[in-house]
Amino acid sequence: MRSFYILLPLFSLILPNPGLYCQQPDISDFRLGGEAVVTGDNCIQLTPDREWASGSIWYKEAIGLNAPFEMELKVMLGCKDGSGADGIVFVFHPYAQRTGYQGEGMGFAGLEPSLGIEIDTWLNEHLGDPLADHIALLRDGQVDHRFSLKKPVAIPNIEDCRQHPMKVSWSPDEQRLRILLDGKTVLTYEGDIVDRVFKGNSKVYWGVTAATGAFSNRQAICFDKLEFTKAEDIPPLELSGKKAGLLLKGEIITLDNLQFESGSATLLPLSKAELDRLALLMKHHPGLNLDIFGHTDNVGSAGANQALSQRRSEAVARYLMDKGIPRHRLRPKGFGELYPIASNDTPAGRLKNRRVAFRLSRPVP
Ligand SMILES: [Ca+2]
Ligand SMILES: [Ca+2]
Repeated sequence: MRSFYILLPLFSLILPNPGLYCQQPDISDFRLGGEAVVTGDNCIQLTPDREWASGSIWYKEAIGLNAPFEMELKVMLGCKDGSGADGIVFVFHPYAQRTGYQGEGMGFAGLEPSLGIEIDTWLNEHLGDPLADHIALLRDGQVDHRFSLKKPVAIPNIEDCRQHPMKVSWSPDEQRLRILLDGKTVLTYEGDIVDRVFKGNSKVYWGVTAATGAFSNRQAICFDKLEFTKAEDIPPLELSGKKAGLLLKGEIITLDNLQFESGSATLLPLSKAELDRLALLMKHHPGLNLDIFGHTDNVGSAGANQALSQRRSEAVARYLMDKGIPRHRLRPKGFGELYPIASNDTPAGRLKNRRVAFRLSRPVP
């Protein structure tokens, strides 16, 4: 059961979904750095309107990117359009409370590995900034847009003294990061962030950094809602017999206790706990697909064995789909009696041959 922590600017409330926790936003859940100051219940000024200022906030607990993340807030980038700078960055990073270079780096530059959603209000030509205020998806502390995961998207002037609603959401099932500003989707990114950016490590901290340089603006945020799963609440990943590690290395494995009713494709109840763990493993590695290979012994006709092995591999796929794994990630295939791993002359050997095997694979780009 995943635990979701939602911070709402309302009274504490219990939602009907068990395991869902809600609480009032508590600024003490963040560590403030640099010149960041709390200015209201849910509001933090990251920089004053002063040259060479910087500020950051970091959420104290690590979050798991293999669970959904959603944040709704308001951003204020100041009142000076022509001479305002530099911008703010929403940062995901495996180490807590580190802040990168100021000025054009906006407190993000130099942090590696990292993912950064920038709202940039100052044109730095050597970094490939467009003339307009813009949003881009940065990685590994690089503010030069040649290295951006998603190139800058121009937005209307945001240094207009107003609060702008913003929403950042990450769906690991869809592998989609979406950013809305003023109610409109301005940027989406589809890809395996955990694998591509964080090298398989889904446990990250997140924060917001901002900086000014030779030009400045008052830059602030107010949180409306935060929804995420603490990394520590995500159960450990293991299949019995330490097979998760083998599977992640690309080896073909069989699962203990994966059994069917005799001659049928109906899973025995004892199979389900292990398949539940397999589903969880797949959710943690959303960029990987699963081959499901059904095999039989040589009792009965080859044609019947082929059909049975196909039905069994499909039964496993259906079970995993019911647990939330998308169909396109599952590749059931029956091989019948073609590939025995033991002698079919003994009961023990035939038992070994009646099996479903699994292999994780990376999709071909
Ligand atoms: Ca502007
Ligand atoms: Ca800039």
